[in-house]
Amino acid sequence: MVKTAFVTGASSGIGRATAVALAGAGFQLVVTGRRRERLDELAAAVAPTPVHILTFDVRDRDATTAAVIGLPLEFAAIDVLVNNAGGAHGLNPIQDGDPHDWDVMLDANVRGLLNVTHAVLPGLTARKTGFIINIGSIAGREAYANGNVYCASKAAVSMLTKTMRLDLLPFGIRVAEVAPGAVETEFSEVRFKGDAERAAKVYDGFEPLRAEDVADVVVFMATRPAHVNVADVLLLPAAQGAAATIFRQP
Ligand code: NDP
Ligand code: 8X3
Repeated sequence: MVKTAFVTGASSGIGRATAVALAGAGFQLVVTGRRRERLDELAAAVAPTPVHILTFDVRDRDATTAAVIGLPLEFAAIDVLVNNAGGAHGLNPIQDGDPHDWDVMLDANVRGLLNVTHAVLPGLTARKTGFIINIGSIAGREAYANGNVYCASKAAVSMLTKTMRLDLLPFGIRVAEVAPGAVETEFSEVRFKGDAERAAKVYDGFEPLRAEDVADVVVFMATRPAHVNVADVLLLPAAQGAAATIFRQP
């Protein structure tokens, strides 16, 4: 029987690439995001893979729950949940940070992940199967200057992954984290509020990961046999040694 993958934040970057790669591996898809036209384009790109599109803000718990409850029967039994939606907003020392940015990051990266997980879990626990793959970050494992709230949000993703794994053991549900380093997506444009020039500089002088590199790893994890959990992956560009240590060609 065809398996169903539910990918949040599939309208861009890592989520989109992951959805495409999972379709290539034979999964049918539930894809989510706020930008409907991007998700329509994704569905067309993976045709004839069956795709169900959900547009909601992961920060909105009621909308998230309603979207999952409203899934048509043929997409309702989720095998793999990829909690990917989120991002960074701002890069300032804590004393200059914007509390609105902090709210957006904590609400999307932490509460949003919980909202989606809470909505999907009843089906997984009832069927005693499933795999939850959370997209964390090297930022959740190492502090870097000005990373403050974004780093904290990804540290929360990391700890939630570990604790959820324990709680869900009796249900045979696997929980894992992929923590990428620098991946060139819309991430930095979002972080710098549309400043494309500043965003591009983040990736100057070295070869960052592509979204497809992360997607490859997610597909590898999602296609292991049921007794295997690739639980924790730190995925870096070859030029990156630590969160704030990137070797750039002069
Ligand atoms: P992008 O900005 O390219 O993609 C972010 C995705 O998340 C979009 O599809 C966006 O969809 C969705 N999203 C963001 N906020 C919300 C929200 N409130 N509700 C619903 N969907 C939302 O960035 P990436 O692909 O790089 O980021 C994906 C994940 O990877 C994030 O969790 C990020 O923290 C993490 N990550 C990124 C790294 C990088 O260097 N790029 C490295 C490590 C981790 P839409 O706007 O349509 O709602
Ligand atoms: C994204 C990677 O190093 O910009 O999570 O925080 S970093």
